[in-house]
Amino acid sequence: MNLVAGKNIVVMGVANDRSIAWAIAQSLASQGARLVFTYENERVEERVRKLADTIPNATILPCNVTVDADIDQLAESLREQFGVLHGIVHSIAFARTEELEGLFVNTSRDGFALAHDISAYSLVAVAQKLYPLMTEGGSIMTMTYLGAERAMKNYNVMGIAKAALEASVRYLANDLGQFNIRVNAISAGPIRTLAAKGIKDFNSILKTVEEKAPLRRTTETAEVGDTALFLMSHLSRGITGEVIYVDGGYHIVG
Ligand code: 0WD
Repeated sequence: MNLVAGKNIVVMGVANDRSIAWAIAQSLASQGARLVFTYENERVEERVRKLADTIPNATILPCNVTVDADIDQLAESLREQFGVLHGIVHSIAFARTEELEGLFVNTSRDGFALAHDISAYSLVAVAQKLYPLMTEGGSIMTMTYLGAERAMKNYNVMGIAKAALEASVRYLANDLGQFNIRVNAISAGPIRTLAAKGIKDFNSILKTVEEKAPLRRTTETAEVGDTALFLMSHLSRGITGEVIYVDGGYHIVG
């Protein structure tokens, strides 16, 4: 099957080959999508380029989501390269390491703002600038975590940012539905990636999931990738404003 053949999709948030965005890209590429990867800065450019080179027809473009001019430039480049855009994969988050441990009550004003800017507002900013390219309808997806709904140890300000992200998904879905553009989130179980390294005691979180999740194991990036493929494809055409759990069922028991 070629579930996303002929679809032009931008994938934001590949940092290395363990990134969730990379697994999503693998699933999309296996089903015929044409991909553009964005990278945050020169620090990761080479790494992202090497990965992109392994996928036929994939290209890369710079975009630091905290810089409006970068997002404008991305929109312009995508317009030139593709004309029409069908999908956006947003797999980006950041909070300072020192705010991902200890008490949430100690969160600083600028740490709070930074986490929200990169992890939540960036979805709005990117959707705002890119949805006009989705003239044939489209699908936008982002990545969230259970810490949006529950007070989870050490997740702290990132949980608040994910709650804002999930609410943004609903408001964006309501706005963009009239253009046949769907907006959804995947709530993944914990996965050992670069971003996860910032979270204190991550090993014990993984262990709890192995013990308690109905599937009795942790989540694999490829499982998230295949759900993202579903969300980018025609198969999910009736779904918008939704948070889909890919967590081995942990959220129903944890
Ligand atoms: O357990 C996990 N790993 C889970 C992750 C469980 C549930 C959700 N998620 C979410 C994360 O919160 C994030 O939204 O999935 C998304 C992807 O995270 P990941 O794949 O776990 O982590 P990683 O490989 O580090 O990718 C996140 C990337 C950044 O990596 P680094 O580590 O360099 O900060 O987000 C990108 C960057 O590539 N990023 C930015 N991109 C553009 N502009 C920016 C920025 N300003 N900041 C971070």
